[in-house]
Amino acid sequence: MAVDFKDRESSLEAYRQLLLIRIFEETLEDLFGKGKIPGFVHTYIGQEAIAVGVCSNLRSDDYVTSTHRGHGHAIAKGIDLNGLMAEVFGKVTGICKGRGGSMHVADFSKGILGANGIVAAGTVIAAGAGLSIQSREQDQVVVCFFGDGGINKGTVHEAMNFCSVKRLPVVFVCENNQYAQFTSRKLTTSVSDLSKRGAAYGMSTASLDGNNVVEVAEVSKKAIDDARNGLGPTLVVADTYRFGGHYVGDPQAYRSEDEVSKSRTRDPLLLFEKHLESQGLVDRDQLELEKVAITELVDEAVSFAERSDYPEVHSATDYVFTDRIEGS
Ligand SMILES: Cc1ncc(C[n+]2csc(CCOP(=O)(O)OP(=O)(O)O)c2C)c(N)n1
Ligand SMILES: [Mg+2]
Repeated sequence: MAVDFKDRESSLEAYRQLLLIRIFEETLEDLFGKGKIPGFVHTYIGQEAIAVGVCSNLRSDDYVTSTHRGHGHAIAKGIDLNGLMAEVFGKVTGICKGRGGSMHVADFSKGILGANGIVAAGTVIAAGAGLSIQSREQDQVVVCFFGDGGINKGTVHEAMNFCSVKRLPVVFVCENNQYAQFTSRKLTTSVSDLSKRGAAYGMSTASLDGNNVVEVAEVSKKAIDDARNGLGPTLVVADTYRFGGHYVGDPQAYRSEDEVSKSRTRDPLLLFEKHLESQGLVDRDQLELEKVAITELVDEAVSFAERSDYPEVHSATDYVFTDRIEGS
């Protein structure tokens, strides 16, 4: 959905998306604490404006690749909410039949090529998808979300170089939340302006405030349009901050409470609420009504997941092997 930020209904739709991601993730924090979710959960709280702003420019047949922090990308690209929740629970009704869990959510029918537990592995998948689009002579686009930690991975450089050489329709969106797991970006990365990494591979670059959904949507639109029009890849660097720990339960000894509370003054949801109110598009009562409606949606998804069964033990090896392809 392209957002018209001057239009009430269109702006409200973007707000609903931000809210849906936020409430989904807060609910997961709570459920994880109660021991209802297996594995690890990495929340996207604080970064919602990036997925919502970027995906607002995508068509349903465009692709996204994602990360271990991927629920927001999947929601913004239109995943079925019940299927996502059930997947995180590891239930058979999950979008991947409970076999992927939080870190491996995928829905090819929506162009969601997969979250990924391997840091920045989505960059090479995006390069492959971009090559496929070019070979099929289609005008789809791939958006590749990855992190500031990921930008130091060798595969990222290979992917960026390959996409630039081939002028593939890939938009690299680096979510610079300032930390790679427990390490500050300042200790690991040779440049403070991460967009220089894209310039080194001869591609267009853009830097933006990742907490401002209007700015994210406007700036990423150009990158996506360029990719669609055959002008090749762009590296978009979106500055942001993750409000939660690296994973739910992270003691966060590597950063101060003061730093976290300062960052919360730039909460992307609050910034957008202020924008909506100051533009006279939506009043406070309406915002509160939206919160109630979205909370109900998430609660329904939780009960769907809780009512669902786990996969049968004897099905553990299903979908691992395929029939031999004739001629191979
Ligand atoms: C190849 C690989 N190396 C290390 C890890 C462990 N690990 C998981 S997340 C992470 C940090 C990733 O940082 P960033 O790319 O900035 O993403 P963020 O967690 O901030 O969203 C690391 C090192 C991993 N999963 N895969
Ligand atoms: Mg990071």
